[in-house]
Amino acid sequence: MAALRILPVLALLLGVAELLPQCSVTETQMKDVTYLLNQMLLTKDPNPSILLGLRLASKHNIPAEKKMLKNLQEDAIKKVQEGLPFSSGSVALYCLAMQACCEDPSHIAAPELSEGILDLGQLLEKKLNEELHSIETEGFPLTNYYQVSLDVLALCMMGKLGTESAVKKLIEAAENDKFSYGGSFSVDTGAVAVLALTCVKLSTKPPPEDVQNTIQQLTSTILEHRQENGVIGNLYSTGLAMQALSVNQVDYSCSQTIQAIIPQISAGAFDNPMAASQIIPSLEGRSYLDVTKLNCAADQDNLPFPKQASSTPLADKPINVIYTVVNNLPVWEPFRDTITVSISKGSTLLDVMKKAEKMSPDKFRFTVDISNWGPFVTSIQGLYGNDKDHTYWHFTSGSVSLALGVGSYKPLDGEHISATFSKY
Ligand code: B12
Repeated sequence: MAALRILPVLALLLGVAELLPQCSVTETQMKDVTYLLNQMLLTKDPNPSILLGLRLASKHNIPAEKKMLKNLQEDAIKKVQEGLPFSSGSVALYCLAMQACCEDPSHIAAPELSEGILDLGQLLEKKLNEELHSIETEGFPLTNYYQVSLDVLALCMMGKLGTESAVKKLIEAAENDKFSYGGSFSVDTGAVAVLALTCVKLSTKPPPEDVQNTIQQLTSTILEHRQENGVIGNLYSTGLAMQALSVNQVDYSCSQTIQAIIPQISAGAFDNPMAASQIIPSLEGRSYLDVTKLNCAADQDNLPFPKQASSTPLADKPINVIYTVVNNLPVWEPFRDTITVSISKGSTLLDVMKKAEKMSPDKFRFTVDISNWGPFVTSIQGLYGNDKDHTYWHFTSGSVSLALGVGSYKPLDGEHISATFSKY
């Protein structure tokens, strides 16, 4: 009894944070996790985020993970050999995924290359330097701060701490509110920056004060974006935010957040395997900082390969969607065009856009790039967004920014969707 009474005092002395219980799904919620893992296993294209998510889960399909690793290694070699686009954040995710498979990303056997090996660690250092140079000269990274954070995180997890200037840039960016898109703080970016800085903090003795202060500032900002139901930012930033908070032992009612996520899984909100891959680590009580702690030899092969789900046919009942495309930026002549599209209930916004294009190609023609998240709209009416000017097509329903891409979002009857050429 006496010992029990001492416990709260001891907790205070040690810092309550140290004693916070680890938070993850319950046994009954595990079926939802398995559902997500199945969506991820069915992904065919090489995708480091998917493999990383699968490796941080507690159940495994060993042959499928091995095949994904091989595909990833071959894909990295091909990208380097053929000089294909390979952004810094992408290289960082490849490194993290390989580490999570207990493989060294700096020694990938590559008989195709003259050196005989591919050193992704070295490549990442080079890519990060290019990002830093762009910050120096242009005031913004080549890609974005989400990727710079991934770079610092992956290098730190590989024990490469020669990233002091990058850490400084991340700290400056956090202090100067540079993690925002269109004026609102990107919880995803803040969360990955916290993970990167936490890795640096844990690897440096004594932990640098400015790093600790920035972690504290960012975790407070992330917490300010916690909604009453437990979602942090939006559904798709919540997983990364949970990782950032948990690795810093911030108490944020984690089980309430899990309660908010679980029903969304069966409702289909995480059917995009990318979304699944980013929420899995937190549901399993893990973070990207665990990639070097995994014991691959101890994995059990206990996740059967799923059958491909058949797609449900669309309902015959048509719905009307109002679709507007707008440009007010001075880079091009202003325009605003609206069309009403009649389409089957359950169609995606992409289907609406295709039909609008068919009805009036001059005004509604568009192009997409296929990314890991699905189709990313690059142009409408011939007007292209670009990384250099930080312009893109932003999608809203009424005045609310869509939290899904055009390939996943399913408009309702009478909904008014706008695509507005915007700056980020
Ligand atoms: C940076 C970023 C952007 C930038 C990308 C440009 C740039 N140069 O940085 C901008 C501001 C343009 C952007 C736009 C959008 N984004 Co965004 N974006 C991100 C963020 C923070 C990081 C992406 C990244 O660099 N990943 C790392 C690299 C290595 O991976 P990558 O696959 O190569 O990254 C590219 C693609 O992800 C692509 N991209 C970025 N966002 C989106 C969204 C969709 C739907 C698609 C298909 C592709 C895509 O741009 C990246 C850089 O080239 C993620 C956060 C996250 N949790 O992943 C959100 C995120 C991916 N975006 C999201 C959304 C919803 C959008 C928009 C649809 C928002 C809107 N209402 O219009 C638009 C896309 C509209 C379109 N034109 O099709 C969601 C996707 C959720 C989901 N379930 O689909 C995320 C997860 C943010 C969130 N928590 O809501 N985004």
